[in-house]
Amino acid sequence: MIEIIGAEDPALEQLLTRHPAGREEAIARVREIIAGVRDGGDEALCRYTARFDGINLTPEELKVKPEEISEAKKQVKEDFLAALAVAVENITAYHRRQLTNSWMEPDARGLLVGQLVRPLARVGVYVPGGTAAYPSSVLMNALPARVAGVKEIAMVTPPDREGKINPHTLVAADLAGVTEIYKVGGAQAIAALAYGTQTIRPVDKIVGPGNLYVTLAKQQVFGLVDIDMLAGPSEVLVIADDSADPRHVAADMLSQAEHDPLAQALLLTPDSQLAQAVKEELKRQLNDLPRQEIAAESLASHGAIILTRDIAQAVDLANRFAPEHLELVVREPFSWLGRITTAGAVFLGPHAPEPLGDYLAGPSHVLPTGGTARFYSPLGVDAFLKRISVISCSREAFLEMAPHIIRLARVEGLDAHARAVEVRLDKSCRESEKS
Ligand code: HSO
Ligand code: ZN
Repeated sequence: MIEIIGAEDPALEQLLTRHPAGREEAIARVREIIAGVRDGGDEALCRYTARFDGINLTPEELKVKPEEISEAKKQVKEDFLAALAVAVENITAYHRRQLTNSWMEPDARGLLVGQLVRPLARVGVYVPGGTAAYPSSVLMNALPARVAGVKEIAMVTPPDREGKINPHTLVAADLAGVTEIYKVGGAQAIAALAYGTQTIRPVDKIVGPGNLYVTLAKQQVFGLVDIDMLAGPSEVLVIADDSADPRHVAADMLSQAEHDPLAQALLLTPDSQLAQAVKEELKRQLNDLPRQEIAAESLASHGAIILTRDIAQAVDLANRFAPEHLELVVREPFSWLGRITTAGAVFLGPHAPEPLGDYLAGPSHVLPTGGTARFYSPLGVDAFLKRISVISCSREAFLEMAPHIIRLARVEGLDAHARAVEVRLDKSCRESEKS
């Protein structure tokens, strides 16, 4: 069961540092699979799908047909569709606010600079299979791309043993504006999106979380295509004071722990009574949780309740940990916001449990894990936009800048650069331009 430890306990260091274990073997296997798909195309995709997903598909069966989507729509319930529609609306509205405009501005002398903002042309979205086939993740990955203006969104997801895809996932993909869906998963799907096969055209960027093989494959194709980030197990760090309801805190921790035995749920509190109450609540609530085994293992191996001196120390530790999700269940939570420097998403107050963000609030739930919130941001519209610099110049401004350009070029030993400026200063040249 989960332990209560002090903030000075040496075990804390262990909890706060997350280093992936030896991955050499998996890296080598992924390299082989990628080379296999690069060289073998569709035939290799079907071979790996038979081996890893236990289903023989022909290349023609890799792409989901419109009839399969119509069929899926009939299979899902009305209230699921209604909930999905609210999620689509909120996620779309949030991401519209992230859009940025192209701009161009001349200075007084006539040097004009600016930037064009353009969407990526074609992106790939990875959606895990099995019990982790979350329709919400389809929305959280595809809608920011849609809002950015990406025209082609290709989704890949492993089929089940009957060669089918979860109907909820299919319906979510359709609603989110996914333009193509392929029944292929694992490292082979990432390779197909990066290199292209006869059936799947290559994309510019691959987004979406997956298992270790998918993550390593994304890492290996990075450079040929862009990727969003390297996803690891999910985390929540709750900071709570005596105003928090222990039932709520325990429930929130379990909502993260049930994802994965490797998921991490931490509570930081200065209140030892709350710590004890949450510990008991966790035990009680685990009792009738369908995913009890997963959650219990997560809590036992990676969870902890940490007693801090005060809320300030808890916030400082949270910044060091860089959690994917940070909950502030304290009095006046907004007064601590200025002190937060590092987290994927912050949830403030007693009515903002993590699942509000997982499903409905609007921001994408694709967030940096494993401490990468130090340098990554949540998946957003900017992940699907690129900038193109714009430069133009009046003759007057050019003449003013010319000596500096020539000086810098000569220092670098690049005479052709200097001459490309000088040729424009040449008198005869100027005369001929005028006439
Ligand atoms: N908490 C997960 C996302 C998710 N939760 C999907 C439910 N479905 C990682 O942020
Ligand atoms: Zn979740």
